[in-house]
Amino acid sequence: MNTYLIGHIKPDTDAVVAPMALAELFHKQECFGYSDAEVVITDPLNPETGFLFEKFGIVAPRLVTLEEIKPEDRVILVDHNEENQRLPGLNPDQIVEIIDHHKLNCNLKNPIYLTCKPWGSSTTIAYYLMKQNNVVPDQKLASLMLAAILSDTVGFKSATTVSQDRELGAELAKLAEIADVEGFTLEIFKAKSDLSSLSPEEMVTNDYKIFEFSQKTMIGQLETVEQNELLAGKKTELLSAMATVREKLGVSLIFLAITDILQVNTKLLILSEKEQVIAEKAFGGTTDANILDIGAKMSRKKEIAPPIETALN
Ligand SMILES: [Mn+2]
Repeated sequence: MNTYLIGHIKPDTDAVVAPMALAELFHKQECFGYSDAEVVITDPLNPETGFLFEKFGIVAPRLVTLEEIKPEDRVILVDHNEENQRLPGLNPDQIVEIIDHHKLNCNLKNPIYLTCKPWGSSTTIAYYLMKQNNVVPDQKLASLMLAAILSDTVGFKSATTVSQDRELGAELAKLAEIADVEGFTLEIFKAKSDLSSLSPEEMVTNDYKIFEFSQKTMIGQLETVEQNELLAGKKTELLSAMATVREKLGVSLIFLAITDILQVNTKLLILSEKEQVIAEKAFGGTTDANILDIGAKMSRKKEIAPPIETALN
């Protein structure tokens, strides 16, 4: 029997690093009952996470397929809980534990362990659990953990950021021996913004979530330090990729949020009239040439998805 620690599909840095931190905890403290736990990923690392693993000389967790997970294996979901964020086809009866910071949406048959906190990253929760159990990450892991918190909280600027992210992040910076946290944040932002290797369709699906609102809605997000350049150079290609993706994913609405993480601003790319009506109802303002400026909103979870859900009702 194997125990897998798995982050969500299309993993971001938090979805890869929080399971690694938990694995360190479970390996050191046998009382959790998962001393054999293995971290796996369901999709390749994104450019930001790839950059970080290379920078710190750490080998990425291996990719797992559904077929490798045997019926007797146990699965711990990290940084997600909803079915549409899980490895497709994963048997929910094999989920034994969830550690997450997202809204809960799962109806499981068995009692499970559950640790959910409304904090800025799952890695913050993982470090909190490590501290509670006297496990100290080494310098490399601490560096990745700090990066995951900075990435998920957009350098502690996102609306999801709480004091625990800042305090535990500062402790991790010490363990990581990273004195210039702002400089490190900028480095991560630049890696996040490096979309040069992605096709327009990959850009639309690089970081997306599907929401089961009254109409099935996909919200993609591109975090960049070059919002205007991106919109000036790629808008037409992105719009046509959005049409393809809306069809492929079978969603009724699609939005692409282009978030400037330095300026703290999001512009929504509006594909057609039905999205325009909902977006303007949700955020106010007027769409201009397929772009709706929604101001200083950066968090899909807290500031973008909820108004769209309300507008749809
Ligand atoms: Mn996360």
